[in-house]
Amino acid sequence: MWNRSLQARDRDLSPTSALDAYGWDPTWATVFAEERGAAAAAPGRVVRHDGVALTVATADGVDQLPMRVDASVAVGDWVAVADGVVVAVLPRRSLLRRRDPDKGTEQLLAANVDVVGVVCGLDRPVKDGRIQRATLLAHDAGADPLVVLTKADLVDDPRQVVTDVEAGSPGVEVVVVSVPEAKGIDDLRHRLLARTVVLIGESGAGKSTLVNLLSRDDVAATGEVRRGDSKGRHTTTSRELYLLPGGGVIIDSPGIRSVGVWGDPAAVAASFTDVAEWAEHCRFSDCLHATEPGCAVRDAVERGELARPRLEAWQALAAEAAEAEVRATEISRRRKRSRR
Ligand SMILES: Nc1nc2c(ncn2[C@@H]2O[C@H](COP(=O)(O)OP(=O)(O)OP(=O)(O)O)[C@@H](O)[C@H]2O)c(=O)[nH]1
Ligand SMILES: [Mg+2]
Ligand SMILES: [Zn+2]
Repeated sequence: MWNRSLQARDRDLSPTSALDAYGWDPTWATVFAEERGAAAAAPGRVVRHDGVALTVATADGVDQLPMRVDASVAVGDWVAVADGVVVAVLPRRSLLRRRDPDKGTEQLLAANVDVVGVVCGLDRPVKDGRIQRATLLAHDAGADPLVVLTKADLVDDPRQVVTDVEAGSPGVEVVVVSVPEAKGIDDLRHRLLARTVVLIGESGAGKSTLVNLLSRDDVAATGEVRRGDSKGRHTTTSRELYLLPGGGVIIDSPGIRSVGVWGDPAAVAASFTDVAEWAEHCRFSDCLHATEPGCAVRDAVERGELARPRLEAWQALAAEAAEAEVRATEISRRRKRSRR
C-alpha cells in the first residue's frame, strides 16, 4: 500500500529525478560517482529495513532488494544498487545510534539525518533525563535536536513544561503541538522543510500521528494509549522513511523505552555547552568537576551561576559516554582479532 503511494507522490513532486524528493543532491552525486568507480550501479535510499530485506527507493521506484555488503545499513542510508542488489553503502553525513538495551552494543537508528525530533507526550511526565540523553544522541549523530511536545490539548497550560525543558536542556529548541486543535503543526512543518528528520520517543508519544499529518497521507499506523498511565502499545515495529510534501523526508520509528548513550564523549560537550564553558576555567583540562581543586564548574554551582542538576546530569552522561567508548573499543578490538 505505502509502496504505491510513495511512487505516486514521486511523480507529483519531482519533475527531474524521483530521487530528488528523497534528498538526492549534487554532493551525493559526487560522492556516489567516487564510490561507484567504473561499476554500473544506480543510487537509492533505504526507506525500510526489516532485518534481512531492505526496501530501497531508486529512480525506478520503491522495491525490496537483497544486499551484498559487509556493513550495517540503516534507514536513510544512500546505497549503490547493481543488478537489483545493494552492493555499497555511501559514506554517511550523519548517523543516529544508541546503546542497544538488550545487547549493550551499538544500534543504528537512522542515517543521514539533519534533525532528531525528540517526541514527548504531555499526557505523562516529561523527564529531563530522557531529553538530555536524546539531545546527546542527536549531537553525537551530527544532527540538530528538536524537542516536540505533543498532546497540548490534554493539559491546561504547557508553558511550565516548556520552561522546565529549556532549563534542563539550555539551547535546545522546543515546539508544542496539538493534533486535534491543529496547533503548532505549521511551525513544525516549517522547521522540517527540505530536511531529513527522524522521530524518536516513547511508545504512544504520537510519532506516527505526526508522520501522517506532516506527510498528508495515512501512511503510518497509529494506536491508542493505555488509560491511566498513557503508555503506548508499540504500534510501530520498524523504522520507515516517508516523503514530506514540499520536500524533505521523515523517518518514523518504534517507541523506545531507554535512551542509552552510545557515541563520542565529545558529544557531551556539545550538549552541555553551559558546563563546557565553565570547564574551560578549571585548573585541569580533564577535570571531572568532582573533587579536583580549582574546579570552575563547582565554583559556578556554589555561586548559583550554574544549576546543580546540570552538573549532575553532565556527570551521569559523561560517565556513560566514557563507558560506551571503552566498550566500543573492546568490541572493535575483538572484531579485528576474529578477522585475523
Ligand atoms: N489528544 C491527543 N492525542 C494524540 C495527539 N497526538 C497523538 N495522539 C494520540 O496518541 C495515541 C498514540 O499515537 P501514535 O502516533 O500511535 O504514537 P507513537 O509514538 O507512534 O507510538 P508507537 O508507534 O507505539 O511508538 C493515538 O491514539 C493518537 O491519536 C495529540 O496531539 N492530542
Ligand atoms: Mg508509531
Ligand atoms: Zn572542573
